Amino acid sequence: YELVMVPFAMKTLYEPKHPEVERINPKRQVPVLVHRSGGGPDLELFDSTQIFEYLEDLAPDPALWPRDTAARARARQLELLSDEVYFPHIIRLMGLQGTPGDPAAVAAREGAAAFYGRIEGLLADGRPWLAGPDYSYADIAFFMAGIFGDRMGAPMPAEAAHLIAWRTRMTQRPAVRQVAGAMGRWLLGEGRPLPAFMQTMV
Ligand SMILES: N[C@@H](CCC(=O)N[C@@H](CS)C(=O)NCC(=O)O)C(=O)O
Repeated sequence: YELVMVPFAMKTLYEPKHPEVERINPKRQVPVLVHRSGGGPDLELFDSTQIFEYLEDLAPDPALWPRDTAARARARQLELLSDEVYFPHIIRLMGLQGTPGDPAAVAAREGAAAFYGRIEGLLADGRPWLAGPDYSYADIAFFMAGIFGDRMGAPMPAEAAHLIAWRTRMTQRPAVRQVAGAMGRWLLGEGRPLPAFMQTMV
């Protein structure tokens, strides 16, 4: 695949939008995926969840959603919670980096902390991955969102031992190292701080 980065700066956030993002996603957000086709029209998708669904259909082995129907529904719910419940707090913090004491920033950090508590509770039964015995898109979604959470001032608490151990397991996976490691090297190249847990990945 060819990875295309979009502009981002603390002052202007995601403006100006990349023209392909504007064109493909009416919500004007990344990520978008373009799957070029040999002859017919290209497939153009937006929203990480939609992209996960397509990738699973395209390459079902190894499965990245549980095969059992109920387990799969639970995994999808976790992925949704990560995107729609946890991540909006982090997006909120992106616009409040200069005013960390702002009540909205405090509330966003509290929201993120509550979510960390929820996931810590889930992992407390000894499961290695969020959805159970098998690694899934739920892990990918929350790990990637968590990188931004750490960078925006809402880190996972050190005392959440299961959560921290899960995150360490994530940083040891080759595919995670490839993608998140590249992000980490980019951050370092830009002179931006690197979350401590990413140090082993760069
Ligand atoms: N639910 C969406 C969320 C996408 C999202 O929040 N994208 C952010 C960056 S991580 C974005 O492009 N923000 C720019 C904006 O909203 O203007 C997904 O999972 O794809």
